[in-house]
Amino acid sequence: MNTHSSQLAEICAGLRRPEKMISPKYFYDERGSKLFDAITRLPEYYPTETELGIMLDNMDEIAARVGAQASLIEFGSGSSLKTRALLSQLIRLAVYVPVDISEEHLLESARKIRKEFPALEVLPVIADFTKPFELPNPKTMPLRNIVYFPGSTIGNFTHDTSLELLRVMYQEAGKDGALLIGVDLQKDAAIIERAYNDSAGITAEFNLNMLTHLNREFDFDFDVDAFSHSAHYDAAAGRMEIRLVSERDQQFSSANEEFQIAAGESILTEYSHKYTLDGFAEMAAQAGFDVAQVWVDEQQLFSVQYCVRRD
Ligand code: AVJ
Repeated sequence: MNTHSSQLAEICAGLRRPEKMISPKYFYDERGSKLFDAITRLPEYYPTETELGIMLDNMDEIAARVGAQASLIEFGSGSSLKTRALLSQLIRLAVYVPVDISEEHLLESARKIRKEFPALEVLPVIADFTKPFELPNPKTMPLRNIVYFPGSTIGNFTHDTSLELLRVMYQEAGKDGALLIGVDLQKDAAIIERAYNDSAGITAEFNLNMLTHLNREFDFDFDVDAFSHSAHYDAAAGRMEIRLVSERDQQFSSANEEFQIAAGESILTEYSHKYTLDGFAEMAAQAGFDVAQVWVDEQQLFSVQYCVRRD
């Protein structure tokens, strides 16, 4: 089965569930990626700016933890300000390995990184990082592998799938390896909800764009105007739940399948889990990592954590 038809099968399976859902990975077509960039610059969206601030304020300690001649393996295609700050401050980095399933996005950001860091070996890997993948062979032998996973992207995964992902990271880090990860923290619900209900309506556009994307790439016929954005924080579950709510009874279809959705019924498009420091440490421990150091901002909105393989 080719990727496109297996993706369509996956989308349809999600839409057949009692609670309809579509994976957040379908946010990121070209327009979706641009809208996400716009989100990271919104005054209400605290994670990006806060994480960058934590990195910049603590770069010497982070670089000391990573040590010299490491291999930096980024889960995701990188080229963000955070990645570039890290690449410029780490000591004699052996190689930078960005890993992403989207070839176009990956090679484009690898090109940017090579231009900015001409002396650095950049070896992009096209892979689905939720499953084990093979690491490339750099010219300089790395002394240790550091898996880098910024942005609290871990928040998109449920507890079970987070554990699986952390176990892949454990494997890719190898002996003496470590994980440097950005983790958003539990806090006052109003602050979190505001970050996903911005006054400019960019997050709503980002959410609705998923349907436009599915209409174009998978031949759906969603009436995008008949859905609205919803984002609520479930404090007990410690997560944002982002949905598209149908404004009326309607149908939509793709290929040879038709779906009904009632007025007020919704499609779940994203979870964004928030952690306590203890909660994250416990999950990391289950995957074989000890949290060696945690850096947070003054308001304790966000954390950057250095987790070492327990072996
Ligand atoms: C990229 C998954 C970290 O959960 O905050 C931002 C995505 N969704 N606004 C997040 C997102 C709506 C973001 N992550």
